[in-house]
Amino acid sequence: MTTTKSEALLARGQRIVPGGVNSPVRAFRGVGGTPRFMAKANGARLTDADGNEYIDYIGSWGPMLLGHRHPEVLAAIEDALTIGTSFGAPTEREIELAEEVQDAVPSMEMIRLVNSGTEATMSALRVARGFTGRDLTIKFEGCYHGHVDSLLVKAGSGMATLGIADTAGVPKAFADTTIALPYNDVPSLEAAFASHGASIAAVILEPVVGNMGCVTPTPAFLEALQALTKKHGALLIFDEVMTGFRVARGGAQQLFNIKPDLSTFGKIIGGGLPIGAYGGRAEIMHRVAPVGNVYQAGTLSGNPLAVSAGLAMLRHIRANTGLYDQLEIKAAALCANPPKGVTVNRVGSMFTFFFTETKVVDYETAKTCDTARFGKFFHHLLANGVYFPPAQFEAAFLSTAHTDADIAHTRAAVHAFFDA
Ligand code: KE4
Repeated sequence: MTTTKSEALLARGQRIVPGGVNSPVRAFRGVGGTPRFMAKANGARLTDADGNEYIDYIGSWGPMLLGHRHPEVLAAIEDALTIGTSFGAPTEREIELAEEVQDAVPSMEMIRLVNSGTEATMSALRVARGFTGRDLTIKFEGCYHGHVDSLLVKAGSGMATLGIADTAGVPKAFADTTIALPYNDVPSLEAAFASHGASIAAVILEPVVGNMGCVTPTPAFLEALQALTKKHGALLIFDEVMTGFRVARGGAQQLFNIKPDLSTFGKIIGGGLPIGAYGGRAEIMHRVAPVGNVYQAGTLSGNPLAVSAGLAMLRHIRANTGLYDQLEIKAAALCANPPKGVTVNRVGSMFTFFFTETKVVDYETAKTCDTARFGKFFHHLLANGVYFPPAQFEAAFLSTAHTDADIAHTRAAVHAFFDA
C-alpha cells in the first residue's frame, strides 16, 4: 500500500492549511501516520489519492447513512441544479424539509435551518438563554456539540483526541457560563441544580454520545435530566446532530420516548451537503427573529442544493424504515464476540471499539483506553482496506451500502489483529 501521493499532498497542504486538514480529527494525530487524502467514494467504499480502496466506517462522520453517492440523493442534487443553488429568499423546498423533519420528530413543533451542527447548537443555546432570561448551561464531559465558544469546555471529539482540555481563545467569561459534569452522573447533576438551578438556561447533551466514543445514557440519568430541568425551569436540549435519523428515524428521543424542549440536527438531514437545524416547542421558537428578539441568521440557510439532498435522504428513510432493522442486524454481526481486551458500545449503526476492559459509561472510563494500541489497530485495519475513525474517542458508522462480505472482511481483519 503506497501513500506517496497522500504524503506529497499533506506536505503541500500543510503550507497553506493548518495541519493540511480542514478539520483536526482528519489529521491522524490520534493514531499517527499519514492521513489519507481521498480521491473518490461510492457506496461503502473510499478510494485515496494513491488508488488504495477502503471499506468506509466514517461515512463523512455520520451523514452517509445510505453510503456515498446514493442515486436518489445524486438525482435530487442534479434536479436542484436546474433551478439554481441559492437565492437568499424563501423557497417551498425548505418548508418541505422542515415538515419532513417534524414528521419524524414530533417534538420539533418549529424548526430553523442553518448550515452546520455547530450553528444549530449555538443557536439553540442562544434561544434557550433568551427564552429563560438565564445565562448558565450544563454540558457533560466528553460530549462535543461543535466548536461553539462556550461549549468547548471539556469537550469530546477532536479535543479529546488532541488532549486539549479547554481550547485557547475562549474568554474565561464565556467558559464560566458552562458547567461541565460527568455523563451519567445523577448526584452531580442534582448538586449543580441545587446550587445554580435558578440561573441555568439549559442542559445540552448528546442523548447517545458519539464524541467520547459511543456511550449510552442510563435510564436514571435520563429520568433525572427530565425531572430536574422541569423542576428548575431550565430547558432540555438534545443534540441529535449525530443521532438524528441515525439511531432511529426519530432519533434518540424516539428510542427513549423523551420530548426535549429543543433539539439540534445536522449531518444526515443534509444528505452529505452542509446543513444544520434547531427547533422544538413553538413557544420557545417564537422568540427567534424575525418573530421574536433572539437574533440568528445565515446567508445559505435553507439553500435549495443542501435542502434537496436532505429531502431525498429523509424521503428515502421514510419510505424504507426497515433499513434500521437491516443496519441493526449488520452492526450486531460486526460487533459480535469482541476480542479480549476490547469493550464494544453500540447503538444501532453507531459503535466504538474501546481498548479497555472497563465498561465505558462516561469520559473517565473512556480515558482508561490504551489509545496507543488503538492506533496500531487502526493502522492494521487500514493496511487491510478497512477505514475506521482515526481516533479512539469517536464513533464508527455502518451504512445500508455495507454488504455482508464487507462485514466478514472487516471482522476477519479485526480478529487477525488480536490473533497476531
Ligand atoms: P458540525 O459543526 O461539525 O457540522 O457539527 C458539530 C457537531 C455537533 N453535535 C454533535 C453531536 C456532533 O457530533 C458534531 C460534529 N461531529 C464531529 C464528529 N465527531 C464532526 C467531525 C469533525 O469535527 O470533523
